[in-house]
Amino acid sequence: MYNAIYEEIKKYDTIVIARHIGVDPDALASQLALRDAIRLSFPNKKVYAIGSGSNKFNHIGRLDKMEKVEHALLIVTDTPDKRRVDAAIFSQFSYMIKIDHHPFVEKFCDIEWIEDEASSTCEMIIDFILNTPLECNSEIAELLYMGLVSDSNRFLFNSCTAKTFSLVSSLLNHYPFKLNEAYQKLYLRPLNEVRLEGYIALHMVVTKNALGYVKITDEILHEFEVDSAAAGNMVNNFNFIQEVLVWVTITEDIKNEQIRVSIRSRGPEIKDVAEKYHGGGHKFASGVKLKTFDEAMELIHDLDVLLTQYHEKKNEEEFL
Ligand SMILES: [Mn+2]
Repeated sequence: MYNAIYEEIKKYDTIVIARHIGVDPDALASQLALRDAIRLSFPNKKVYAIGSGSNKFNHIGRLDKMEKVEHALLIVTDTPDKRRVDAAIFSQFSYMIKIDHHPFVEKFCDIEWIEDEASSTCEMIIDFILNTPLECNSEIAELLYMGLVSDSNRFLFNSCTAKTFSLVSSLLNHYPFKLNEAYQKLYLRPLNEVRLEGYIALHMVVTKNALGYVKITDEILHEFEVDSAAAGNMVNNFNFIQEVLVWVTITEDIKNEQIRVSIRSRGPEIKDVAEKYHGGGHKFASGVKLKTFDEAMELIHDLDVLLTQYHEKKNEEEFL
């Protein structure tokens, strides 16, 4: 797989790297790191990383303006389905490659390298760089580390394996960088976000089935001066609450006329419920976009039912 992809990279003079809408650090860092590694290895190639950015992630790196391209290669990172690819116009490309760690949704590229056991797309890019002649440096390594750390929530998830640590170890060995600087770029945040987190903790409703959820209206976002994407991302900070097995943030996004729902679980798999509402993601971490709070409450009801079944099954297992 590494060689097949490397050969295509070698072949094309123009390469565009895209990833999913609703940018996150793994998506962004995987495309920027791949771009910079290709630029470093092949200074004459034109390489662009495209898609809409977010001020929040300016510390990670900057994207390129989309240019009109011809006979170009498109590499899509961190995205399982075509409709969620940000900004790429597929008809402009002669060849397409997908590099992704989400569960398979659909085939839309000529080469698809999918490892749904990998912690992050950045982990796959580290693997790729270490196993091909592609060049790297400490800045690129730091980017990749940031994406991996972010998607694994600082190595908290089971998706972190011996392979993850061994790749990180080689990366640090070959291209050393300062960990604390990487963490600052990822985690330094304004006080108002921390205050909104306090609001979420205070207002989270917890059902008797251990479902926690909180509604964050546009009014609240204004009060705390936080945007809806930042609020949605806070969901990851509510892991390890004794009384909560599945937790959900329901955030109003007036600008895009939608309700963003972020679901996390350390109990049952929640991806099927997310898919029922045309969302998706991972088994224990999914997202959905809805139109109304009422729809969101239907989803909450479904998750609560899912938890009832989960507890029943657990009880039966204990009884046996
Ligand atoms: Mn990812």
